[in-house]
Amino acid sequence: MMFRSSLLRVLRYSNTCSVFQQNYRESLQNKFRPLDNVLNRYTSVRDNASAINQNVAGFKVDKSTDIISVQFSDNTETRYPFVWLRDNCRCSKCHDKSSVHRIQLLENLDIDVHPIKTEMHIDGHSIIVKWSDDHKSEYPVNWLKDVKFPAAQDLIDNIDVKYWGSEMTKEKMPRFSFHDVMSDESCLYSWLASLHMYGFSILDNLGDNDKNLFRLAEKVSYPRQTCYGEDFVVKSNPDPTNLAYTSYRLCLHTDLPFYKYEPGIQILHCIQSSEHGGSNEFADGFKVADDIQQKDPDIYDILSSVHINFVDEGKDEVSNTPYVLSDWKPIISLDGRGRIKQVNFNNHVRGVQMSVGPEDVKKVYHALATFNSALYQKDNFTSFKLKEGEAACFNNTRVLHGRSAFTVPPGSQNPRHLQGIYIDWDVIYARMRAIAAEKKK
Ligand code: OGA
Ligand code: NM2
Ligand code: ZN
Ligand code: ZN
Repeated sequence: MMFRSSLLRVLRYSNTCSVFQQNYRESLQNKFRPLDNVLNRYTSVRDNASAINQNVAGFKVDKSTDIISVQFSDNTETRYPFVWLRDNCRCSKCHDKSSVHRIQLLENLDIDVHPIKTEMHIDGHSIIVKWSDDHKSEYPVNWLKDVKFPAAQDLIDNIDVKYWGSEMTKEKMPRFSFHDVMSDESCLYSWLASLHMYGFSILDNLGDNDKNLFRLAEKVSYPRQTCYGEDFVVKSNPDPTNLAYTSYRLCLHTDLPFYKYEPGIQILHCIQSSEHGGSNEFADGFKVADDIQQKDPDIYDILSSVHINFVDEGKDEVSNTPYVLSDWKPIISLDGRGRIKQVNFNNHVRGVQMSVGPEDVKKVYHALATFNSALYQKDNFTSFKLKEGEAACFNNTRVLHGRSAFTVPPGSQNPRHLQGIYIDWDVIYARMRAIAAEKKK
């Protein structure tokens, strides 16, 4: 059975799969300065976003290439195409300063536009161009200086992704204090960057206040509401609407794969830990997927191409309306270039329906079982117990989590109690870019 052309195999993720061997905590405390690393590569959309304070030293208009070259007082030079400059005119007819959006319509843009007259403002802080379409534009030097052709990658793409395995013990995990994250934006950025980089971190000093996760989510932006509410309480209860709300063992999984847009990060705050059982378990799905790709390409083909159904039905906790959520997706999702983009898997909510014919079903089960046992392989798997006041924060589209079964002694006054909240990646990245833009000023 051929699930995917072998050509794709060659195109696959070429990134290193080497396990990050450093002491995470040491590297975070001493060297983990993700904000410093990205600031000089980051361009904000707003005019004068950066405090560069350059002057224009000179310029050259080249009508054979349709380019204006601008020399700056720091001896650098950037080349700006005529049409791009006209398209990005900063005047109030072309560009709305309040929304930072373009007013000008593409249908009114003359692709062959060229300057009739170009001059430097007397103070050297801008370039003024009179265009062939009768328009006049002024370009501030700080705005020009921030633009690159071709553009640097997005801020987020400059943060490395580092795979990990069982060496990621609780002591070595990136760890942040709730109070620091709440009070210091550089720390908030570092915490979010660690979630992008390792897909994991521990937050401590949360106490037992069940408002703290909301405060945290609101410091980033807002929580991602799901059919299980704005937040959720993980306790064993007699009428469970989800297997998580029992005391059963939960095998390694990502949450809510029956959504097309699964929650981006998950934060599980331990309000009351259990005495007997209830250990937390984690595995880096990117590392495991990468390992399988190297060792067992046929299994990888199945995992990255066969659509598996995930389903959940119930009543929405907020609106009380009945729902049937269902999505079909491969366990390992690849991007357009064949690189691992997401890992989503939850055996407890895997549907009954299959996307393959009866003769292929066994091969799919074999691939699922191989993936599951790779997660639990000794060098991939890490397990510990969260203490009260600690929260596990992880990328729900990468890191799989689970728990061992626990017991609730009859009449127990303080049964195991976790509180969870989700935040989506879009709003996390948006916040990180905004912090970077602010720091650059
Ligand atoms: C969950 C879950 C883990 C735990 O609620 O989705 O995985 O430790 N809980 O109870
Ligand atoms: N809860 C904890 O995917 C799942 O059903 C995992 C999610 C109920 C929000 C549990
Ligand atoms: Zn204009
Ligand atoms: Zn879960």
